[in-house]
Amino acid sequence: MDAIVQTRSGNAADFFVDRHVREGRGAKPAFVDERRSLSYADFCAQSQRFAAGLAHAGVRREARIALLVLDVVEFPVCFWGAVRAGVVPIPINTLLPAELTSYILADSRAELLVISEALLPALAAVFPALPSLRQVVVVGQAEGFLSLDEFLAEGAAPPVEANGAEVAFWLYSSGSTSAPKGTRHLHASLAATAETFAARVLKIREDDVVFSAAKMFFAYGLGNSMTFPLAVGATAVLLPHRPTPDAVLSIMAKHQPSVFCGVPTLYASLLQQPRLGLGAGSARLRRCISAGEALPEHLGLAWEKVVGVKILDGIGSTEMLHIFVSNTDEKLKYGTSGVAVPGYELKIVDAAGTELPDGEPGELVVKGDSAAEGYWNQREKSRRTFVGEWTFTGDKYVREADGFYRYCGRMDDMFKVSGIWVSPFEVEGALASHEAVLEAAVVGHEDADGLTKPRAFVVLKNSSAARDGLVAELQAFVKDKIGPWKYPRWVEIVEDLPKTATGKIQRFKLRQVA
Ligand code: 3UK
Repeated sequence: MDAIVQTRSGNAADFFVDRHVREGRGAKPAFVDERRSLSYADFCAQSQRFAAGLAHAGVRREARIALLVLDVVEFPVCFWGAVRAGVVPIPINTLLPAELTSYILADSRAELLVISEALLPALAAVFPALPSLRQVVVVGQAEGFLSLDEFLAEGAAPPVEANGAEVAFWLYSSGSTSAPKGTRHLHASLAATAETFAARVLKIREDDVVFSAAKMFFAYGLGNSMTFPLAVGATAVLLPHRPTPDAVLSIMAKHQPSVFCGVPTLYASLLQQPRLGLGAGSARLRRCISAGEALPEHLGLAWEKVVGVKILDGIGSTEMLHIFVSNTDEKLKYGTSGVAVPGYELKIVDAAGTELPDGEPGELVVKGDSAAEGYWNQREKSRRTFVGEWTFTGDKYVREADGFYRYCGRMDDMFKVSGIWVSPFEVEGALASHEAVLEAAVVGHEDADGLTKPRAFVVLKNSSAARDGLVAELQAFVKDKIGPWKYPRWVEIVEDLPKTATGKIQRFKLRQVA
């Protein structure tokens, strides 16, 4: 891993892009999507041409550009083309409603937007209201807009000099309760995630083929599909569409990835597919990871049985860029987030910031080199989250006696029943392990006496199944599994749950329903 250690200084593009051509990997595919495969040499050359295009367009160092680009080979070309020029790319969630996207474009004062053809119609109307936005470049073709092919200019310059501590790119936090916040990450942060999670947990190798169902606009997907393969000269397979079970299984069969990165709901729906089998269709599959929300124990066990590969669950965040607590090959306990990833330190603290002993739930705080520098133009929120070397996660965790960290919910989703803390997450996990249940969400709800009790919203695997007696059966099931006071006093069967574009349950909306 010596090579990775050398990257903490300088422009990240030298290590992640140009180095591969110097080291003789030019002909190897770096990225493969539905339409084409981009070799390391072509990737490097095109990122140089994108940087030259930015210079032609008058986009200067430290200016921001926004990327609203599906997962196709042009995404890394634009991202790294900007980074090499010292221009700051901001990948934006392509699933957001136009209103939030235009908020992000305005908040960041992006000067240029690169947008996938398919996303243009929904957004074109907001451009005139964005005074900082000078140019729109389309991946594909659209009447009246410059295409990316036309934008790329002649040029093969090396990356500009940059300090490792300099801002390289931003990501907007998913903001399930407040407006998204521009989270500023440094050149050195990318290598920091590669040296820790990728090297020590994923154990990524040059011969790996990585497929991440999570998209690159999301910090999880950005690391999986870009940072990690590029740290070792591996190959990433990209899927521009929604990762339906069918789409995922056909990629598995066609490209035979060795590493698969998913989120719990996707693992759950893949497990519903009768054709799911060994390696999920890939003879090379050696590693599966999960993040974004906690992976219920029963899913990990079921997947291991059918697919023959463990799922390593780990928690990451936009603020920390990637995963900092994870299960590993050697230390795995389903139902927990695992242990500190080497390179990160953890504490569980109470409201006063005092460290708590094992067994007592509190807020998880983390220290590590991949932490963001802060939020853009949000002084109060930055100060609350980034406190000296420590980052406050807003997540409630308990460290168990064997050292594993168990997720208990967001700090603000917890509630007390009969004076005892109830983690909605624990009740949801119990419900989801019932054979009729696809997923569940739990919130605190006041009964006739004004006392808070759990209320559940449940999505069934088979929505037309007979429901007689099901509610009582689910209540008994939960009582039996996790304790009598935790069972949901109310159970609503619903078609789906309100979620953020990144798939996190919006419990605050359910509290409003309640
Ligand atoms: C929750 C988890 C339990 C947790 C992310 C991997 O999810 C990512 O980033 P976001 O900023 O959300 C962060 C929040 O999501 N969470 C994430 N993973 C888990 N909760 N178990 C998990 N395994 O509330 C956290 O604070 O969207 C995930 C890598 C990079 C990421 N940005």
